[in-house]
Amino acid sequence: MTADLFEDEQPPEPAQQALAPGAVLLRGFARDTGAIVLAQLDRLLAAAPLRHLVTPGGHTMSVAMSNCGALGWVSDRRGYRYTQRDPLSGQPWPAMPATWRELAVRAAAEAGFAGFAPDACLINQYLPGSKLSLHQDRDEPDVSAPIVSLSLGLPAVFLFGTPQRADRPKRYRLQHGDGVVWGGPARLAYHGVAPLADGEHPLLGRRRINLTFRQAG
Ligand code: MD6
Ligand code: FE
Repeated sequence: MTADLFEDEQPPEPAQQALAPGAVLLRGFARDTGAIVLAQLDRLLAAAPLRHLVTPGGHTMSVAMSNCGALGWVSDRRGYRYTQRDPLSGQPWPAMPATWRELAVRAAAEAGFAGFAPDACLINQYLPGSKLSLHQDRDEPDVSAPIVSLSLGLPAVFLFGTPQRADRPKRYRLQHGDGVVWGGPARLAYHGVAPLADGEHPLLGRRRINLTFRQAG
């Protein structure tokens, strides 16, 4: 009798999953706000288009990138760095929408990092086959601030290891609306994204958008 009352409920999902000390997966964190976030995306990408950056080693990345915020992350033959202007246009990067910043600050707080003040947001677009090799995010001067990542669109397999490159990373499926926050002892953990499987997402079609928020100044 009482069981009927609960028949329509979704199976319970742990809201938070610890990946490592200092690293938290926030399942469904932006499931309800994803559409609001995406409402800003086309405008930002019209001002600062997605582009395939070249690594210092001369490889063209399969992920297409852009930025918003006071600082943007770029790569070329000279290295990785943050810039105040989009090298394509010479213009400042578009401002970070308040809705994006607030979501990132809330994700950081939920993961135990109060006072996160992101000034850079990388916008990454993965198409089927796009991948990101294992790397550390270490171009930020102050690694006491965490990294906040928000996944939208097609699901991806996120690889998350430790600060030691030799440690084999674990694999986590990230879906539309999932957040990942890593800081503290996990701040310099190696991480990456396995080649994106093909699919169709109701809001984004055949792509995955990942936003990573950083304190880069
Ligand atoms: C992700 N992205 O797409 C994780 N890092 O889930 C990253 O770790 C990342 O996309 C540095 C630069 C671009 C990225
Ligand atoms: Fe990264």
